[in-house]
Amino acid sequence: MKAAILYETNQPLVIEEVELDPPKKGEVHVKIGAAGVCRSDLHFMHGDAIIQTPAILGHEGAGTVLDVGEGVTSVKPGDDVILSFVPNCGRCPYCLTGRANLCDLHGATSGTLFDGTNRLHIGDQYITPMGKVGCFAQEAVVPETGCILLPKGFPLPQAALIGCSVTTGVGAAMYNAEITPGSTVAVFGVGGVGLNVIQGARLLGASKIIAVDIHQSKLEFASKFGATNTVDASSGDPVAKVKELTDGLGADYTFEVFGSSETVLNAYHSVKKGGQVIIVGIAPVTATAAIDPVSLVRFERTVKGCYYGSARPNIDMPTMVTLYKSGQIDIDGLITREYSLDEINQAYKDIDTTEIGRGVITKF
Ligand code: COD
Ligand code: ZN
Repeated sequence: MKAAILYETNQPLVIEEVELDPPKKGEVHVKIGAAGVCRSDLHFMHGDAIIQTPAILGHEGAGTVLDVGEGVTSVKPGDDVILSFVPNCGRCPYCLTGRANLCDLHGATSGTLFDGTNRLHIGDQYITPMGKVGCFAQEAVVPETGCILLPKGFPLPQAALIGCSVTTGVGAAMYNAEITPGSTVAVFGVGGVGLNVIQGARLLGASKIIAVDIHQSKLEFASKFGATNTVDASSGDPVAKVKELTDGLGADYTFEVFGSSETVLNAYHSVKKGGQVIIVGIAPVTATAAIDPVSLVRFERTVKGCYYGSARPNIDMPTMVTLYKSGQIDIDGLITREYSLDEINQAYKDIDTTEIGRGVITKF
């Protein structure tokens, strides 16, 4: 099968034929139908996040089950599924206490499937599937718990987005922050994930949702997803502007959805006394953010990390499916461009330039 391979950082992905071994016990063989163009993959391409190369990136995917390994009971050939990039073991302390997004076994086996081996190779050279998914490819073999069954006929591009940006963003608002009606919110970085924080905040009844970005086009787009105010961080101090828009207080909740020291600090300094700062973006591995501990204590601020929307993928992704079907969240409007797998390098050039919303690979 064909896949886009990362051999070296800061080099284009290479489209190549890859061998895919059949699924083993507890694994599922999936034909990829859609894969989202998310910034997290770009972090790996730039070396800002580390993955063992050669690797197949792509963690925001959906597809159709081709066949299943021994013991698989929750899906069967022909079923459509969302792929979760944090499949879970169900047995570690995190899984057992409802925090499957933090599964220990998934962390301990990053770079391989749960049994410590991979199904992807070119000859003797094994290839790492990002997040046990690797959906920048025609097919994948993934753990059963990484497959979330879809209702018949659910569109795969929309399903792919539920696999990352929707759940990460809406989940940050809903499951991590637990935004209360009437509160004020500021979102730093309104790309694919940030737009979903905005629509999550809208869904939960926030009275003011301030979108902060360095691109005017992204800010205009954010207004369509529920932002009530916009701040252009490329001119002037965004912290002062957020304060101005919140009667000098700062917002009740601020979200960092880009991944840099600068945006983390901006989110921190824009929060109200007693407020919450939710960090969704993962900054480059070498980054630090110096927070003044006095303000943390005296203003009783809370700084929280949020991974995968603090969601339990197998329970909360079906909720996202329901929210989409009932018209409470918009996913169609997020998808602004479709690409073929062969165009993947262009898709990633676009994410760094003018692209608004989300690009999705739909031809493999
Ligand atoms: N101030 C405000 N906004 C900024 C700034 C700045 N200084 N610099 C850039 N931005 C904006 C960009 O213009 C862009 O609109 C936005 O930030 C980022 O959007 P995208 O579409 O490029 O990125 P996303 O939304 O696809 O991904 C953002 C993440 C933060 C989720 C991602 O980059 C990340 O860090 N992921 C790791 C966290 C995680 O959970 N990963 C799992 C898979 S996503
Ligand atoms: Zn992602």
